[in-house]
Amino acid sequence: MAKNVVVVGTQWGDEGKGKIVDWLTNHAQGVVRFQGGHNAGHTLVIGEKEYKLNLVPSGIVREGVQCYIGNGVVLDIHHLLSEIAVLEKDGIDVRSRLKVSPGCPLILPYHSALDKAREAKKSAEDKIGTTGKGIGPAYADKVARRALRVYDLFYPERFAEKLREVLDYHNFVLTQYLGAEPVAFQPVYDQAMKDAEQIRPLVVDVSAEIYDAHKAGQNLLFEGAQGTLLDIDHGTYPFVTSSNCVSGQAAAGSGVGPGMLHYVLGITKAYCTRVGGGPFPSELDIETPACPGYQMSTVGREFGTVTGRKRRCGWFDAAALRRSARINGLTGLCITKLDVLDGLEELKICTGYKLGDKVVDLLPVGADDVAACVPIYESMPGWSETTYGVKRWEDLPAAAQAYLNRLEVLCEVPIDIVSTGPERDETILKR
Ligand code: 2SA
Ligand code: MG
Repeated sequence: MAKNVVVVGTQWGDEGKGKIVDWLTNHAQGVVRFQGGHNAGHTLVIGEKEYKLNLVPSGIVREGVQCYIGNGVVLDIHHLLSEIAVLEKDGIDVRSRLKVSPGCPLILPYHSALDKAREAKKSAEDKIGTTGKGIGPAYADKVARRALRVYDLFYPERFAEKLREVLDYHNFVLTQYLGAEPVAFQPVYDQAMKDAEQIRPLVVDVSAEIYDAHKAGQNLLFEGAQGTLLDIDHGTYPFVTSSNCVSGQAAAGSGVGPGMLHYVLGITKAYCTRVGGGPFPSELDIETPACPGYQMSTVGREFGTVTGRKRRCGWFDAAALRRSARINGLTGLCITKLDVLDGLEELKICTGYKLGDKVVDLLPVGADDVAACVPIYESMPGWSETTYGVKRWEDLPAAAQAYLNRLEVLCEVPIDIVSTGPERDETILKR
């Protein structure tokens, strides 16, 4: 019986999903992206080589693995083509293994223009800190039923007509409301038509293909992007991305039934990071060398893969994780970047918050309430040994084992995997 696994980020993204998806792909024949767009940055280290992927599923670096971009992804085909070109330069065969759903809404140049102009108009405290890739405006078009989709690319006349209409509308917003430059029709149309011809051979009914693959006994991996706390519905709204990042989206965003999803793995960093605006209760100072946040930032090399921005860092937040575990229906946890904490004398875990005169043990729903949370910490001793590259649970320092055992209890989910370095074999399978 085929076993399909959903991999999701349980925090604010950048938990190290790419490495784990690649590692799990040893046992899978297909990898499916089901939400987000080229705002995602998945880094894979294989031997000497580092791959940075935005849209192409992480399964691509394993020979013979099929990769699918499901309907839930907002697709900048121009970016996808340049990503394919880079991979092909590295000798990776992409075109025969990548399939794209005709249902993907397109990201076109006016989406990033709108994204950037909206952010520029916001006050410092209201800025979401988007990646500027046009993700929000593209999803807004989808929900408003005016999006151009991959499917539309192959009907040039209708494409032109719809594009004119949608550009009229967006150019009005850009110029009259946002004080930005309008986007011209012709270059957008010409580029889209040029890219369409290149993408055409990859476009197939992804929903039907993965159903057949499953029926044929193949194991599928559903690769999430961003993280649960950035989910459009369940995250710290409005400081979120514009897609559902939770495990349930694996079904809707690829066109399979939830009964086809058998195991949900929550990728979880041993501490917390967040890039962009929005509340972060356990946030630490990352600028002062003596502070633990500085170690997380520097040793963890916490910079955005897409934008190069410095990521904010903080202690592990078990109260946030508990909410994440429930929403995703997590089967197991994979803890990543444990080695970043090596050498810290004391580790803190946020177990709940003081919110006004109440004590709560679950991340509250509204961003204002999250911002008002005062974390309650539990302290644990750190370890001086290195955990980098450790491959067996027994070889972890006792204090590291105790820290992980405590996380497991607080999060109410078993830890199945611990990642101790970026390479494939720097991984502990616990169960
Ligand atoms: P957007 O561009 O509309 O999705 O931005 C909205 C919020 O979502 C956050 N976001 C991310 N957070 C972590 N990692 C992401 N990918 C890149 C990475 C980010 C980068 O892997 O490092 O390079 O800066 C990602 N994508 C979106 C974003 O910061 C906003 O808070
Ligand atoms: Mg990332």
